[in-house]
Amino acid sequence: MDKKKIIFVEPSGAPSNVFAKFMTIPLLGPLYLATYARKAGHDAIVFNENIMKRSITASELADADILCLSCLTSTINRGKAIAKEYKSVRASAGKPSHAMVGGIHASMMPEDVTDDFDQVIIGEAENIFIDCIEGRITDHLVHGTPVEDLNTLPIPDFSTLLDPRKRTVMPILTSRGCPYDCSFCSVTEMFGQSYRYQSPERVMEEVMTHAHDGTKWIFFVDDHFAANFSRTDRLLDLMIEHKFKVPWSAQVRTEVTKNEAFVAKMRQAGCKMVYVGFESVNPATLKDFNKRQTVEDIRRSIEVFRRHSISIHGMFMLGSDTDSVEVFDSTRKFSREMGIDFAQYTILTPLPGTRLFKQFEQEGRLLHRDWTLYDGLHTVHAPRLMTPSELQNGMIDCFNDFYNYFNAVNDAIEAVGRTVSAIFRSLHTKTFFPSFYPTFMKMAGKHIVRQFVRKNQHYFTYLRQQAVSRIQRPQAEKTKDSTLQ
Ligand code: B12
Ligand code: SF4
Repeated sequence: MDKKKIIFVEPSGAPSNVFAKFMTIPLLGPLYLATYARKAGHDAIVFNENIMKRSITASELADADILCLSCLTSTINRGKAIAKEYKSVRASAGKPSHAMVGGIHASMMPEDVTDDFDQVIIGEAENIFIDCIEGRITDHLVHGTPVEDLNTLPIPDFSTLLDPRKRTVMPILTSRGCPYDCSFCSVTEMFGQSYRYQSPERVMEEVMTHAHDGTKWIFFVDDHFAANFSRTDRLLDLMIEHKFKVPWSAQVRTEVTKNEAFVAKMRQAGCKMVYVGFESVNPATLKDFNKRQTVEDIRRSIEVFRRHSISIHGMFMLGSDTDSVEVFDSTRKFSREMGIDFAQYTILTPLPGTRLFKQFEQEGRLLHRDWTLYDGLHTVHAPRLMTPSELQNGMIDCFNDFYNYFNAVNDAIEAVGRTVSAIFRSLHTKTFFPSFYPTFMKMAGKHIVRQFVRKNQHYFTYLRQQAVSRIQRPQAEKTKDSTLQ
């Protein structure tokens, strides 16, 4: 078998997505597949344009016998451009080319990419990837199969990733699939509703490889780290037994806080932050999303996490069919009053493959199909109870309200108080962890939002022209348009 040079690329987000500049967490798909390729004797390398903070060059692309693009919806346009450049540079050198694409966008909408790539992989690819690169599977469209036993996955080899900096935040994935079925989410379409997970022992093996390699933070990127309670509970026990010292964060749902002893154990095992999909403070929207959580659940979860000194990154989604402009005020007020540490406001986005996408497409409510703007930061659909422009402004107003100097000063004062009490507590618990990070983020966030507004003026003008579309109520236009003037 010939040794092949395989180049993976995770393309950058669009320049309009200023948040992408700060993205240092790679998608794990390319890393798993590059690990398999190396184990099979090939030369594999992963270029991540966000991490490199530059575009991959034509001379780097020229080397690849096989080019593998891994794309989200918001990065597929850049992915297509890279494939085109690769083919052209290989043709100029008189060499054959083979451009492959995989990842969530290609899996949900293969018809959108078939003309741009030689091979399109749908779904999970571990079971078919080596056959594809070694030429045993040559179909244009290839269906991968779910990995049944995740314990068989190798530990991703991060030396495949071209990273100019020392990697300090390490993503780890311990499960696939999600037992829930939220209308806006593509996870279940991609990975299924049955929750597959690694054994606590297998996870611990991976975690311990980062005990002394300079990793400063671990991020469990599972969609729901604790969907199987007893498995995660056992994992926490193991982390405590191993006296694992690296702090970590994870994505969880609010219901983990129904078991306060579990939350206390998370903290004891080193959890410093949770990412929680609060989604909405509007009960009708939670229902519309089929989120299976109430506003009361959200409140309780914040109180419990705070009680156990776990920072909260709360994620909200604005612009459902049951949201009117009032939702912006209530979301701002809620974020402020509940004292969450970090807030992420996104605009409801019809992602290909979701029920939401099908519904909006059928109702003629997709404003366009410029996938680059399907990044949760741009309004791409006609909302029911407000104008597209109001939705865009409302999201920016929420960010501005949360990330400002006044809140930063308040946070700093609180952090001093927390630090003093943590010093006392740490005398007994040895879990001292002072943090002025939220203060820093409130200041940095303000600048990032300002940059976002500056970079997107064109698009905001376009949205204003969409003003009252199809199903809008006329008085919606009267609402103030403060942010984008
Ligand atoms: C970690 C994560 C993040 C991280 C890092 C993301 C990054 N580098 O882009 C953070 C928190 C920063 C983030 C941000 C965002 N994210 Co995110 N994120 C994830 C998450 C939870 C895990 C990703 C992962 O590692 N998966 C595990 C690996 C194994 O899966 P995989 O990468 O898809 O790879 C497999 C297959 O796809 C395939 N494959 C993949 N690539 C290739 C390439 C080839 C050639 C082949 C053959 C096969 C193949 O094989 C792999 C192995 O089976 C996923 C959900 C999920 N479960 O995947 C959401 C997810 C990818 N995110 C999503 C979204 C929407 C976003 C944001 C837009 C959210 C926002 N509003 O800010 C941003 C955009 C980021 C950007 N790049 O611009 C959506 C994407 C949907 C879509 N259609 O685009 C997902 C699917 C979640 C969802 N709710 O639906 N995210
Ligand atoms: S949003 Fe979270 S809980 Fe809902 S289906 Fe997606 S991964 Fe599961």
